[in-house]
Amino acid sequence: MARLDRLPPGQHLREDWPILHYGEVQDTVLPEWRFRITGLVDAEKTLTFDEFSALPRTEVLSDIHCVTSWSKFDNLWEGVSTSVIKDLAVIRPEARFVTIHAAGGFTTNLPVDEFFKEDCLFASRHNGEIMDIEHGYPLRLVAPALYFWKSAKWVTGVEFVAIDTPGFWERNGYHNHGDPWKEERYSR
Ligand SMILES: Nc1nc2c(c(=O)[nH]1)N[C@H]1C(S)=C(S)[C@@H](COP(=O)(O)O)O[C@H]1N2
Ligand SMILES: [Mo]
Repeated sequence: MARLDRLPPGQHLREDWPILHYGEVQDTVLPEWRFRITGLVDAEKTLTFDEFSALPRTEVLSDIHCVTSWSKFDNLWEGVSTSVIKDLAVIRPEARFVTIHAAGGFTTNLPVDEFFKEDCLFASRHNGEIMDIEHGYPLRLVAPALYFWKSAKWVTGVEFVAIDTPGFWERNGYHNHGDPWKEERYSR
């Protein structure tokens, strides 16, 4: 595929990797870290870091598209596919949306269908190396089909809900959905 065919409208390419987030970098004490599956599931579940690390792992190559207009091609992410969540909990049919929770109170929301897309994963490594804390270690979501603000850093859990609840950036002017190919950048 030609490089430009991969660049959504209004985006430009970058080779470096900017660090962007609201508030403080979240330093995680691994023995205290937990991953919680809550909301519309048959039984809520809590995993320790060791338990999460023992889940089947996957690699995904994808492009980053940040709403501030930079894109970065060919990121090799390694981690746990979001589909593994389905093996850990029975998700009720009423669950239409997922709220991703992150350390420090950050949240973001996406439809379950997009959350379970094949290229969507919880990553802890990038381009063959352990991810920097500034980029979300020990765990970040990577949802390549949506603008990068949906890819929450320092993830601590997922909550399945029936009614869509706008997350942090979605409450602060960003589009609720965020498809880069439709330029769903800001709400108004
Ligand atoms: N926990 C948390 N995750 C976050 C954010 C944040 O403020 N807090 N910002 C998002 C935004 S707006 C962007 S552009 C990307 C940036 O990720 P990077 O710093 O690894 O490039 O993280 C996303 N994930
Ligand atoms: Mo962003």
